[in-house]
Amino acid sequence: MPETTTPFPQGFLWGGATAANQLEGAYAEGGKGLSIQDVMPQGIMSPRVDGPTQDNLKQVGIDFYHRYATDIALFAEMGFSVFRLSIAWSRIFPNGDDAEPCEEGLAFYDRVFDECARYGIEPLVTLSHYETPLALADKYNGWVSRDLIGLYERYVRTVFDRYRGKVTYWLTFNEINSVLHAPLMSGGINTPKEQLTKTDLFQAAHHELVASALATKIAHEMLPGSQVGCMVLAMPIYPLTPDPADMIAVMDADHANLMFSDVHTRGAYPGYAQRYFRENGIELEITPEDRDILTNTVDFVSFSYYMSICETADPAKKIAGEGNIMGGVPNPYLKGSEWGWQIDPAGLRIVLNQFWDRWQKPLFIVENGLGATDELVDIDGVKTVLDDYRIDYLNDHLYQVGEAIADGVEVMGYTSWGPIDLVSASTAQLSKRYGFIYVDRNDDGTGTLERYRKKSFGWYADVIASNGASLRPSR
Ligand code: BGP
Repeated sequence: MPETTTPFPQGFLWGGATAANQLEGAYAEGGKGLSIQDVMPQGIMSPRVDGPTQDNLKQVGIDFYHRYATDIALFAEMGFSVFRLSIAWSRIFPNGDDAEPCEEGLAFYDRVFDECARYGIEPLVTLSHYETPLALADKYNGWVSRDLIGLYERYVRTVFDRYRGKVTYWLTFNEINSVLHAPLMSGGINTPKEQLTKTDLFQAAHHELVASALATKIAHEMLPGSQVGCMVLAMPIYPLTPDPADMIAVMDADHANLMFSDVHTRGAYPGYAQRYFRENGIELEITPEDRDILTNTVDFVSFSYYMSICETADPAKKIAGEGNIMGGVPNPYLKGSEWGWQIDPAGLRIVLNQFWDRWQKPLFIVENGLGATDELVDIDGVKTVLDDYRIDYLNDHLYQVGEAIADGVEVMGYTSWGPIDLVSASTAQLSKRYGFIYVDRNDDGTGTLERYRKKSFGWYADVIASNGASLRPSR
C-alpha cells in the first residue's frame, strides 16, 4: 500500500450540522412553545402567516425528536467526532420570557447529549438557529428590542448550567450577519423588511452582537474549558470585472458581512462601520456597558460556506442570482446547483485564508453541502441513492480545506450541512436533500420516515477514517 498523507491535523473534528426546527418535528410536544418557523411554512421568501398551518413540513420535520437515538447511531457509524445541533429556545422557554424553564425540553437535550457521549461524539451547540420563540417576535418585535438581550442571557445561563460537562463547543447565533437580509427568520423581527428602518435593523444587529459577547463572557465564567464561536454566513465576493469601481463595490459588500466577525473578534465596531452608520443616518443606542461587553471576544470563528458571488458597480450588470439568503451577481465561470447556488470549491480555500489572515482565530466550517434531488433505488434488495454528484461536491470542497490547512490556516473541524435529509430553510422543501442518509418523506408530507444510507454515507466514512487522506485533488 502506498503511504498516504493528509494535511488534516490529528484531532480534526469531522461531522455534520443540523438545526432543531429543520429536523426535530414535535413542534408542539414536550411543553414546547411556537417559534417563528411555525409562521413560515414556505421558508424565508414568503410572508409570515398568522399561526401554525398543517402544510408546514417542519411540524414533523424528520421526527428526530423521537428518532434521535437511531440517527446518532448512524452518525457514529460514519465515524463522526462532532455533531452540530441547535437547542430550540422555545423548548426551554416556550414564550421566551417565561419565569421558569420547561423541564421536559431540558430533559430532551440531556438525552440527546448523553446519546452523543455514548459514541464519543462532541456536540457543537447553536444557541439560536432561526427559531426565536414566536412570542418574542409578537411581543417585542424580536431583536429590535433591547429586552431580548436579558431574555437570551437567562436562556443561555439556563442551558450552560444544565449541560455543564456535556457540551464544550457553543455557537451563539446562526449566520448572525443574515439579519440584514432576512430580519424575521434571523432576528425574529415582525416588521416587514421593506418597512424596517436601517436604524432598527442595525440596532437589532447590535443587540445580537452584545448578547453574543455576553454569552461568551458567561460561558468563560461558568464553564472553564468551554469554547465559544460566532457563526457567520461566508460568501466570498469577486469583482465582476477588473474595474476598480467593481473592486470598491466588493470591498463595501465584504464590509457588510465582515463587520459581524470583526466585532466578535476585535471587540469593537470597525471604522468602516462607523462611517456607514454616519452616512446613512443610522443612530444606534450603544451604551458604555455595551462597549464593555463587546470586548469579550470569541474563541473561534465558524461559518457556513455554500457558494461565492460577484459584485459590480455597474447597475446594468447587477443581475440578482440565486443564493444562500443573499444572492449576488452570477459568476460566468461557475455552474449552479439545481437551486441555482453557484458551486465554487476554491472559494472555500479563499475564504479560509481571508478569515485567517484577518483574525488569526481558529476556524470551523460548520455548514457546507449540496442540496439536490435524490432518487431512491433498489440495489440487490438494498434501498440507496447513487449520489456521486454529492460526493464530487463534498470531495472538491474538502480537498480545498486541506489546501487551506497546507497554506497555514488553523481549521478545527468540518460539519457538512444536513448529514441526514431535513427541511430546507430557504424553501421549506424536503426534496432539497443534503444528507448522507435518505429520509423517506416528501414535500407533500407523505412517506414512512424510514432512513436509508446513500452512497455518500460510505464515502464520508472513508474520508473520516483516513482523516482526509482519501480525498481526490480538485480545483
Ligand atoms: C443556511 C442555514 C441552514 C441551512 C442551509 C442550507 O443558511 O444556516 O439552516 O438550511 O443554509 O440552506 P437551505 O436549507 O435553504 O438549502
